[in-house]
Amino acid sequence: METLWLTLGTISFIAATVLFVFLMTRAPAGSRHFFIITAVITGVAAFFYLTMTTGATATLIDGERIFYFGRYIDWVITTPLLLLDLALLALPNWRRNIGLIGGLIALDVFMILTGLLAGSSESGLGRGFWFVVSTAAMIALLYLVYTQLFAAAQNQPGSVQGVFRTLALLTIVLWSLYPIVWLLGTEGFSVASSTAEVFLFLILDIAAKIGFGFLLLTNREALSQAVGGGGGGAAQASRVR
Ligand code: RET
Repeated sequence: METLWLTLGTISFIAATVLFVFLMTRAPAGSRHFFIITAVITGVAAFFYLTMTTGATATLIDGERIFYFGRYIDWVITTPLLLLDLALLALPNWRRNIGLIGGLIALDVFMILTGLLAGSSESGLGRGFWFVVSTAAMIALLYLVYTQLFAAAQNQPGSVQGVFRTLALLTIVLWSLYPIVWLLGTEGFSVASSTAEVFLFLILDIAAKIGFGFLLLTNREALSQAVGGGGGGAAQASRVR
């Protein structure tokens, strides 16, 4: 069953990448970067789902638990790109807010790497410790998104604000579910079987990458305005503190 879900993941992410590249050929002027970033996100996910399907990025820990470390390589590449999509929607003038964007990405990479330590630890104590550290980083990260990026998005035209709010809330809710699935699964309390865990992560990955990308890339009005079409000079010159 696990192989079935992982294969389904590979196929879904390949299909989404093809769709996003196709949509790129019709990208509103100046918004191509959103299409490139989002297609890279699903492309990287497709590749790592394939490696998990074939077992290349799976290993046995403690001789009993299958640990798919490919997930973490996928996440450490794709979650910063998801944040970049969100940040570029809220802050078209990214050069002025490079500190905020860099801070979000640094916290995110820290969250995934400490998550990897949690998942790969053999001792329960090690897993618990790194889980708490990683979750603290996630709470700080999502708090920054909710405060700083939401504040910045208020300077954006209405359609951009609307898409930003939807995507940011989707991100906050979906990302918070990852540590819950982790706790239920084989790394945590083993309430869910390995197959159920693979399935739940697949649903979350599809929603957080394909659902997110689809909502972003099909919103042509917001995309054309997010690149400075309707924002107005003063709003775009503003800097978030
Ligand atoms: C782990 C376990 C340790 C504690 C925390 C986690 C959070 C993971 C997150 C992953 C997000 C992945 C996404 C993938 C893209 O589709 C590593 C599960 C906090 C938030 C959005």
